[in-house]
Amino acid sequence: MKLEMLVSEKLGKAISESSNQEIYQALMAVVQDMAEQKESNAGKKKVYYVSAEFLIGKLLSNNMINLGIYEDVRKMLAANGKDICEIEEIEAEPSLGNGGLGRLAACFLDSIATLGYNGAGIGLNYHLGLFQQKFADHMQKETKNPWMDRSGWLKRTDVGFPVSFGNMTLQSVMYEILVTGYGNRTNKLQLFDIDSVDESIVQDGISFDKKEIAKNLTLFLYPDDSDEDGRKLRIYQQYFMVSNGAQLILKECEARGCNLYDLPDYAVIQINDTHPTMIIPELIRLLIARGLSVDDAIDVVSRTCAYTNHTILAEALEKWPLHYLQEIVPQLVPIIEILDDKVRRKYADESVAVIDRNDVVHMAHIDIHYGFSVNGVAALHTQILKETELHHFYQLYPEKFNNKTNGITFRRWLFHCNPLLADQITEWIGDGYKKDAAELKKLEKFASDEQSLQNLLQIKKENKHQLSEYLKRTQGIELNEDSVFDIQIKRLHEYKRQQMNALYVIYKYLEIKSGKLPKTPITVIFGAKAAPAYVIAKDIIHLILCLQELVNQDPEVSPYLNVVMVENYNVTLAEKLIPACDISEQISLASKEASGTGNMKFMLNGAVTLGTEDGANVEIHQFVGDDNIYIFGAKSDEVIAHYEKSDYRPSDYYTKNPMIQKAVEFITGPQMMEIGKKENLERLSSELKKKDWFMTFLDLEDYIRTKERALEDYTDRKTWAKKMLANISNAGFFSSDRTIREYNRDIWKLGD
Ligand code: 4GP
Repeated sequence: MKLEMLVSEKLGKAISESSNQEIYQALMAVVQDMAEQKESNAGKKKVYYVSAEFLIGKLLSNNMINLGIYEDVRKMLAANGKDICEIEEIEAEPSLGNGGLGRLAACFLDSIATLGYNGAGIGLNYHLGLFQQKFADHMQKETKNPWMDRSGWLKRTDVGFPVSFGNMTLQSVMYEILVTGYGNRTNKLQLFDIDSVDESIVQDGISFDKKEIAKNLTLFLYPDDSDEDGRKLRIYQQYFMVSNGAQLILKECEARGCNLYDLPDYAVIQINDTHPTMIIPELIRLLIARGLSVDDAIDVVSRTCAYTNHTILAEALEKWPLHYLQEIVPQLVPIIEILDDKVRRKYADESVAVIDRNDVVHMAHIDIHYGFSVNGVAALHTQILKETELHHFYQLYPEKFNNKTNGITFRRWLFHCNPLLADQITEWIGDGYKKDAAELKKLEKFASDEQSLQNLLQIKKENKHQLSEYLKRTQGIELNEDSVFDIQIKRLHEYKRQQMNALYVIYKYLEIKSGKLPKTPITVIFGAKAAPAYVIAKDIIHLILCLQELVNQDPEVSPYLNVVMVENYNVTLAEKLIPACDISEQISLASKEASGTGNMKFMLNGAVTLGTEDGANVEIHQFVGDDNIYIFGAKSDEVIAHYEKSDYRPSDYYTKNPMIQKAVEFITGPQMMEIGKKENLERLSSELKKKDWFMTFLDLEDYIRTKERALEDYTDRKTWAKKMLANISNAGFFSSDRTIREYNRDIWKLGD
């Protein structure tokens, strides 16, 4: 009743007489009020999670869940003839992130608030976000994604700072999004912006003049960096983010009584990958300007900053030519030179230098020398950092290295996205698991209960139906609800090997054509955006879209096999796809996927993983045991050895294995050429045959064999349901609450 009054008051009329849009606005206002009441500054020390991305997803329902009002609101709306799902659909998803790193940051903010820690996220307010993906002529096309007008959660503050570049000074303005924890305090995501950004300079998809910094600075996340202006824009963005962050942190800490020398008692800064690395020299600069000696400033900052590495891919370990920094942030260059000099005096090893012989600045090296903690994001990843990628650094600073296996917030990835399963779990084991995910273990005892297993299968069936209805309505896609849903959703990258899955589709297509029909039909579902300048990734999307047409239009094949590529894959779609999934595709080349977090979301929702021994798959495997996961492919040491010896030749596999040959030749065969574009298909085929940098052919045979085994096992429904249950009951470890407790215990040490 009280809720209804609050909502009606905001509406100024009865709920039953209001439009969904009006109700969305009113609910948002009520939620904001309630969240604000839980705002807290308590805690002397505060963690600042600085990140280029926060892939937060829609906020209304999750905030209502965390405030404990979701069920009441749902019922209240229903009593007034309104459907909460329709109201959820009004909200635009904030476009502030790209992939796993950004989604992890969002899960972490939720857990930090849920555990009652004093913390904030610091980032940028991208007006047009990451691009919106459209498909036309079997190709990805990028358009802008103006999300802000249709969201409404951003609040402008009167906080702002001057940020100086080599050629100008810009005045920032800070926006905030409240982050309310599950039954706990409210923290903030603080996003910086400038008023002079001009969305109208964007033309023709997502192109714009990259030199007009005052107009383009916070337009896009990850603007195309294939040319020099694009790379410089990224430096402008990064410095703008960290200079604002550093000024805010010092201001807040001083207000809480910090005398700057004791900054590490008031703040810990988690540097999320190398995008925020310049916060180190920037803080040093600001402290020197406030009177600290150079050595004191370096010492204070080194005890305040901690670095998380999210990938071993060289392309993501940023290196900036010193002359770019000289042009854009000249004030940082003398500091970076001092940092380099100190390292060189101590260590003769050129490979650990901050500025290398070619005058290139290695951002990760700054983090490792001048941060007090370096963590990887899954056990295998941290081991690879220590033994291979960052081995020289590990020898210098063994005490800095630690592992923090990633996690996911169960509020979004179970309670909200899969209410049927969450309610069933509560019925079985009570709701203790909602606060302590380890309690999911109690589910194991239901493995011998036929009825419980039936219920699990029934929930999956219902979720498939809901997904099918949603995709039909929003994208015009028809799904065969009686098929196995085999899903690969993640950024498009050759190391994640969507191309291997596509080759499986070709294999299966040819099998069906030759009369070998699967016992249960299969739907292979993809969702992925490719970076706009990543040519081969876009060719892989082209291949998948062509296969979608070929397979689905072939009356001999489509009753048994379908291919679906959802358009504009994002958090909202992930929330619909994951609960409906049977087989979770986690097929990266071993050693390359730092952790993965999609794998955890699928597991929690009762999908069975088909994957390599990579990232957190290794830990999932350990938890569920051999019977409840399908592992295939080369192990990471074998892969690393191939790279070290440069002895992997795709032709060795291609020429000797007729199955691989047939599948690869199909890419440029007449059927595909009729649907697709010669240039793209030929380029992709030749890339695979000549380079195959991520060793698709090495694992393809084992992948197909293992996938076939999983599909065969699927037909024994009871045994499959047991596998589902084993996955759900072992998912507790992958709660981001566990991860954040570990960050706090080992790195942040925030106290109570
Ligand atoms: C991602 C990694 O690729 C993924 O394995 C990991 O789970 C995630 O970070 C969170 O740690 N990296 C990125 C990136 O998204 O941009 O480097």
